[in-house]
Amino acid sequence: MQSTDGPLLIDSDPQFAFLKDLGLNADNKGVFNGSWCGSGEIVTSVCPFNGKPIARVQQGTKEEYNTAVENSIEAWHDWAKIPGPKRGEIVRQIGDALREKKTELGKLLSVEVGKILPEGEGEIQEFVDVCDYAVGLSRMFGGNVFPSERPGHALLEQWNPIGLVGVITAFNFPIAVYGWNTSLSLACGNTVLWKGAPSTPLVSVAITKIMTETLIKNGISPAVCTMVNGGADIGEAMSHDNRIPLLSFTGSTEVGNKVGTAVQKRFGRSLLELGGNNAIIVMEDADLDMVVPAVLFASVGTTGQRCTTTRRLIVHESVHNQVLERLKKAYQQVRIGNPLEADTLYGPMHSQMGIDLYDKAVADAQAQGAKLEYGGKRIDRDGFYVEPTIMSGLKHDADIVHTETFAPILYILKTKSLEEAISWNNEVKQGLSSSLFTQNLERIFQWMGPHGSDCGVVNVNIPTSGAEIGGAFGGEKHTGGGRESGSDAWKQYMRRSTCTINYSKELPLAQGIKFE
Ligand code: UN1
Repeated sequence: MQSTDGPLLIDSDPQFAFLKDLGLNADNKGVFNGSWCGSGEIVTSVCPFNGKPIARVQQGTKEEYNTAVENSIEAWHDWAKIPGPKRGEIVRQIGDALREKKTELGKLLSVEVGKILPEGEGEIQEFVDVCDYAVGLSRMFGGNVFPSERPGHALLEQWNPIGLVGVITAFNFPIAVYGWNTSLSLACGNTVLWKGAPSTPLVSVAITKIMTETLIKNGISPAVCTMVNGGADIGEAMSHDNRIPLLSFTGSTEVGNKVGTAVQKRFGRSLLELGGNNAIIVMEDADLDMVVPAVLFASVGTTGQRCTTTRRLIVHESVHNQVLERLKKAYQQVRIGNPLEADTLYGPMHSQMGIDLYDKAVADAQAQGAKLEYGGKRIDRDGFYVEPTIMSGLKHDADIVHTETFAPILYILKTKSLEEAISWNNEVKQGLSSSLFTQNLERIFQWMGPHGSDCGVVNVNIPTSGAEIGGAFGGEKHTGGGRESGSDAWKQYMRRSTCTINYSKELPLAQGIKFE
C-alpha cells in the first residue's frame, strides 16, 4: 500500500540523497511562472518500489497559472526575436546540461516513475537526442519559394513561431515527451508552459530547474520555460485558454478527446498522443531468435506502461506453440526487483491505480475465455509489483483484447494468414504502433502499403516500442493523430505565412482577372 505519512525518503534514506543534487528538497515549490512559487494543494510523491513518501511539492493555484501564462507570453516577445540559430545554441546548452546530469535524472525516473535504470537513462537520452536534432533544425526550418504566375512577383513562405505552447505529459514518459515538445518549441521560437502528471511532480521541478538555469546563464528570461504542477483543473484551464495556440497532450483517449474538443472549440491546435493497442505479428518465416527478445522488451519493458507497449501478439498457427513456449521461458528469466539495482530488468508499476487496472483486466480476460499462460498475480513485496502476464485462448475481437490496459499483460492470438493478421491489427480503435516479423520482402511492402498496418508507427523485425527520435512519432484513429519529435513535426509548432510580394510597378491579378 502507498503511504504519504512517515519520514520522507529524501531525508531518511541514503539511496535518495542524490535528489538534493538535482535541487530537490523535502518541501518544494511546484510552480515556475518566472519565479518559484506554489500555494495550492500539497502533494506527496510516492516511490513505486516501496510505497513510501519521497518528498512534498506544493501545486499551483489558478492565479499562479495565470501569471505563468502572462509571463511566458511576455518572455515570448524577446525570445521570438532572437535568430533561430542563436535559440538553437541555447537548446544545445540545455542538451549539455542534461548530459551532465543523465545518471541522476535517470535515477530520479527510477524512484518516482519506477523505471529500471537503463530505461530511465534512455529517457534522458531521448531528450538529449531531440535537443541535438533541434539545434540542427534551428538552422534549417525553411520555407519554399514558388514561381509566381505574375510578372514581377515573388511567392514564398515564411515559418513563424506561434507563441506559447502548452505541454501536458503523462506519468510514464514525463521527460522524453516534455523534451521533444520543448526543444522543438524553443528552436522554433515559442515559449512553453508544462503541466506534468500529478504523480511525477519531482521530475517537473528538477527538469525545470535545469532549463531555467541555462536560460538565466544566457541572460534570457526564464519564463521562456514555465511549469505548473496541478491537477485536472490546470489541465482544463490550459485546454480552454485562448492564449495557448498549441496544446500538446499525452494521456488517455478519454481525456484526450475532451482536450481535443475544447481546443478545437476555440480554434486552437492540439497535438494528441493518446492510447495504443499495439500488435506484433509473427509469420512462419520469422527469425524466432529475434522475435523472443523483441516481444519481451516490448511487452515486459517499462512494466507494460509505454503507450507503445505490445499488448497483442498475433502469431502464425504453425509457430504459435513454439513462440509461446520460448516466450514463457524468457518471462521466467526476467529479474524482478528494485529498479535502482543494476541487474533488475523489471520494476514496479507506477502506482496502486495500475495494479487495480491489472487485476481487473486479468479477471475480465478470464471471464471472456482466456487461459493464463504466465503470471496473473500481484507480487507479495513492498511497492506496486505485479507479475508480467501472458494470456492465450481469447478471440481476436474479445472486448478485453480491444481495450488498452496500461499494464504488463500480453494476449497471444493464433492466425492463419498475413491478411487475417493485418485485419486484426487494424480492427482496434487505436492506431499507434505495430510490428511485423518476417523475412519475406513482398510481405514487408504489403505491411507498409495502403492495405497494410493503419498505425502511425509501422515496424519490421523490431519491437513496437522504442522509437528513435528522427521519425515523426504518433498514431492514427483514437490515438489522436498527433505527430511529435522528428521528421517535419516541427511544422506544427509554427505558423506558415504565405507571402506574395509585388516588386513591379503593375498590379496584375491572379487568375488573369481584369477588374477595371
Ligand atoms: C510513450 O510511451 O508515451 O517509442 C512514449 C517509444 C518511446 C516513446 C514512448 N520512444 O517507446
